[in-house]
Amino acid sequence: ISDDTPPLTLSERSLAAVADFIKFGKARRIVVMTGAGISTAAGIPDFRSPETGLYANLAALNLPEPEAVFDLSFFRENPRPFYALAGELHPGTARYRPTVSHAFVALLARRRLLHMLFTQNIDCLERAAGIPPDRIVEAHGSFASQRCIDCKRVFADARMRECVARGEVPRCGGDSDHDDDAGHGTSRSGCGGLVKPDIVFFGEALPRAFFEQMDRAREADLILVMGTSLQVHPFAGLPNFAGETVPRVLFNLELVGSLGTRADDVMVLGDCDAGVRKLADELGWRDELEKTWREL
Ligand code: CNA
Repeated sequence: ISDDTPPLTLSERSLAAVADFIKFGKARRIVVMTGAGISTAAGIPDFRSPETGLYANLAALNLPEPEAVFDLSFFRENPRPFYALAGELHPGTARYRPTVSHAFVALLARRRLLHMLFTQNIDCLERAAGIPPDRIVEAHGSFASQRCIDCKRVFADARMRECVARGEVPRCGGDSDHDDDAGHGTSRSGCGGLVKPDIVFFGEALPRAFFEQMDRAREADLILVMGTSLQVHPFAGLPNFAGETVPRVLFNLELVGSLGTRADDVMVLGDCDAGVRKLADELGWRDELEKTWREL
């Protein structure tokens, strides 16, 4: 398919045509799929961009390979590199602000056009942007909760924040470490196991919510893919769930996945904040977008 192939659904393969599609009420179930690229403008490096990526920065931690930071068996042996990263990213200690791209998704939700946001990010900036939790699937988990990797008991958020702020590695302790049943029944002592945020490590299953909500992608009448290399499966397959005639828009620095192979794919290559600002201009939503973002 080349850019000259006539689209089936849009009037042309352009952002202006996508804006018309939304304005004329043809997109009522927009599904957004995001990755680390929507948070780089907040100051959080992505994984794979050469030099600025997180994996490049992890060199200082003397890991066997950068991916080891998210490897469960390595974590059991040495949780410190992961907790060095947690100190940077944990919402209890981190001070990152949502980006214009996050604000745009929040705006879609406010206008009741957001069917579902599937994010691979673990930084919780979607929640910080005010996107309703029932419209967010954190496909790779997040720092929002944590549990013992051995006995699986949920560990209290407040204790987690304390540990991360002090640079300590949290371990499953007595009832004061858990708010599930503290003060009820007989007190239990913890098993001493390592505590890990509910982030999906390599080889771990994705959260149940991903599989429960996957069909929302099939129901979409417009797909927006933003800031992801689409290299991690099964997430990477989501844009292909959309019906053949459903327009798909890519806001990314580079071409990724199968985006660009269908007649109604619109490629907006470059910085995603700049891309969504252009779309907001076409929609006449630019002032509202900037206001939403400023107030976050
Ligand atoms: P990735 O593989 O690092 O890819 C990022 C993509 O975004 C690349 O294609 C970049 O070209 C593109 N990109 C970077 N900056 C911008 C920008 N300003 N505008 C547009 N595009 C940009 O990251 P993925 O999310 O695709 O990979 C999945 C991993 C990364 C998930 O498991 C995440 O948990 C993990 N991750 C998350 C965060 C976070 O939570 N913010 C940070 C780093 C990695």
